[in-house]
Amino acid sequence: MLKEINFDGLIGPSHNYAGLSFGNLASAKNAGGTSAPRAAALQGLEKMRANLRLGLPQGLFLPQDRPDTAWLAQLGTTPEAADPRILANALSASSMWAANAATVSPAPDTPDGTCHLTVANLVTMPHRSHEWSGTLAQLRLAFASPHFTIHAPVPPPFGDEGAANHMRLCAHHGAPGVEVFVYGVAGGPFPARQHIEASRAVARLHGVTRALFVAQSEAAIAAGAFHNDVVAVANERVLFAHEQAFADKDVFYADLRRLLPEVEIIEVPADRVSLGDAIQSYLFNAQLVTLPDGGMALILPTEAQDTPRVWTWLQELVAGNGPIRRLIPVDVRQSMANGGGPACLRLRVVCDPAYVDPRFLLDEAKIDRLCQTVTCFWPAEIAPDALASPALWRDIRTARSETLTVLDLAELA
Ligand code: SUG
Repeated sequence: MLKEINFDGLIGPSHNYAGLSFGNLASAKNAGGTSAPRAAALQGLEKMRANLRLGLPQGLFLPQDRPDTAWLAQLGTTPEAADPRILANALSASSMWAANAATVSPAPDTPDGTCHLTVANLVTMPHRSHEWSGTLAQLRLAFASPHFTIHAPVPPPFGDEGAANHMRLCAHHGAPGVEVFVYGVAGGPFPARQHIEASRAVARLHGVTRALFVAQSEAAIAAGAFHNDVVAVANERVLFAHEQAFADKDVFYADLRRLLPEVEIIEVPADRVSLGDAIQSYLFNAQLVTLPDGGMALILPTEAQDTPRVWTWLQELVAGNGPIRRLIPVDVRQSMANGGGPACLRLRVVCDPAYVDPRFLLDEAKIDRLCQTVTCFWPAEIAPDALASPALWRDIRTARSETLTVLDLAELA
């Protein structure tokens, strides 16, 4: 039986605020602040627990080995010798944002009947450009069954940021879908991180025939929508998007209605919620999920509740007779301060859970064990000047290796 499984990135012990992500307003605003990796990881784990309790299957990806000495060696340096900016890039915990791990085309959309995953190259941002090899190693283990096909990254210079720029619409998860590949052309002062050449390559590699290629609006990128999932989210037959998310929404919506007549488009008008409010509150960076009773819920950051115009609009939405029936705020403030909301923290894979390596699937007992590990081994705080400390690097490595032991995943060491 095909199900949607959310694989969340466990927030790593090196989580910090180095301000590495140009065009991501939260990352810039909080640059130089002191992070709280332990609280961050516990917030993420409590989100996973809450989703399990809603009756949703839940998976996990692990933090990567940091500092990334192999990447530093490719640059001819070491953690001890690297200049502080390069060292911060080598220490980033950015693989927590699993929506950027890969693009996923579930089996009903592909000609060979396997679920295809292409690991994202993330070449636009230096701190993310070295994630893909660690991610690929995990995908190869988690999805080792012949029901999956795993692809290496699209080659540079074509930027690919994975599922954050990909939406799948379908009658229900197990039915054939229309896959929407969203790319950027221009973004005012900010880079467009998803390139159309990469999107087209992924669609070809996966054999997706019912694919649409849709440009992000320049206004959205310029306002801080460095990924499409900051201004739009889809689930089954519902597309929930800001009025200014796309460059040419009329053509996009018409194409979508032609390919999937039952689609329901819920658009948030700019005169009710500005792009600025949408990006600051991360209203669209919600997990739009189908609950076991068939209704849909939005799992939102608490910041959406704290933004009055956004919360008012959302309450009107659920009071109406539409498909979205519930609003569920979750506290992921530590990740939010780096521009990562509930939807950034997860990669959706539609497949039969029996085909997934069970070490990557969670139940509450495993979440309890992970909470204990985090509480014992994750640093309570990282101040900016601590990034250069060999003692911190040791603590970060110990925390990760304890986690590998708890999950019986020593082969990822
Ligand atoms: O790539 N932030 C991430 C946030 C990713 C959010 N993902 C999605 N929208 N799906 C990024 O910009 C900040 C790291 C720093 O500044 O230290 C960062 O990488």
